[in-house]
Amino acid sequence: MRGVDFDPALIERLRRASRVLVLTGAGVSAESGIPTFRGDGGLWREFRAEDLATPEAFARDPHLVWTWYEERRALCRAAQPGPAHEAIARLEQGLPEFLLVTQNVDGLHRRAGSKRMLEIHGCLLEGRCTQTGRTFLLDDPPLDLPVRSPHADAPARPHVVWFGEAYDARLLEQALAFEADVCLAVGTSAAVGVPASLAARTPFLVEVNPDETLLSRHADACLRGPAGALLGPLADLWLA
Ligand code: BV8
Repeated sequence: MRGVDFDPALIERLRRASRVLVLTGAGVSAESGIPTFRGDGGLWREFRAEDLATPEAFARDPHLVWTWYEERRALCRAAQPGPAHEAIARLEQGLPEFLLVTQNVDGLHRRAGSKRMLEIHGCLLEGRCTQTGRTFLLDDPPLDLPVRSPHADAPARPHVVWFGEAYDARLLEQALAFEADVCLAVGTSAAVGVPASLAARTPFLVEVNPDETLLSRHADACLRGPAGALLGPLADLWLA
């Protein structure tokens, strides 16, 4: 989208922000070729992602769940951060009070240079010991599946938060303590309650998404388009 036009009043409002929260979802990685959860790519073989990303699925068939995560990890390792990831890292560098909360587990924000970031759903580049809870970076593929822990004689699991599991209390406390006055909700359907509530409670909310979502009615501004096309020009004006 060449020469994107933003409402000057919106840019002015963003420049007056003192504490900026960015919440991202799978849509921010869609342009990097990572299928979104609920879009067309939300299926794997005959399974729905939400049915596999559960402790029950892992208990029932750890080999199947590890196979799914290893296929996704290969995709994430081969993918590149996109213009949206880069623009978010630039906003972090240019704004004094900034926090990125990502629902994504693909590691692309890390690779784009984001530092003040909470990976609230974990990261599939890491495993976690089921006995000690210690995490570890997964070796280069291929791995023997299901993965064993390097820290104890116990199985390992992907270091992600599954549906039906509680959040890491420390991460959640940090996210809640940030108390942003402006939030950008980028590429999320807001289907998952807790992260969506972080955006919905922010005094001034801007949604960046080609489609309407459960957050749209809370938004003060909706930028309807792909994050990869919008966030770079938005960051340019915001930080100018
Ligand atoms: C919790 C990691 C309480 C795994 C994920 C007990 C039992 C069962 C269920 C529950 C339970 N307790 C609570 C629940 C409810 C459940 C929930 O919210 N379910 C929903 C679906 C109804 N929540 C939980 O289980 C959570 N736990 O709440 O515990 C609690 C609370 C506080 C303290 C302690 C305990 C844990 C949920 C974690 C699930 N794990 N991921 C893995 O990835 O394998 S969530 C998963 O969905 C992904 O992380 C994904 O990011 C996330 C959210 O989806 P989105 O990111 O929004 O992706 P989606 O595909 O939906 O949308 C993409 C959007 O992008 C679309 O809007 C599209 O239009 C847009 N888009 C497309 N292209 C672009 C774009 N936007 C911009 N640019 C583009 N180019």
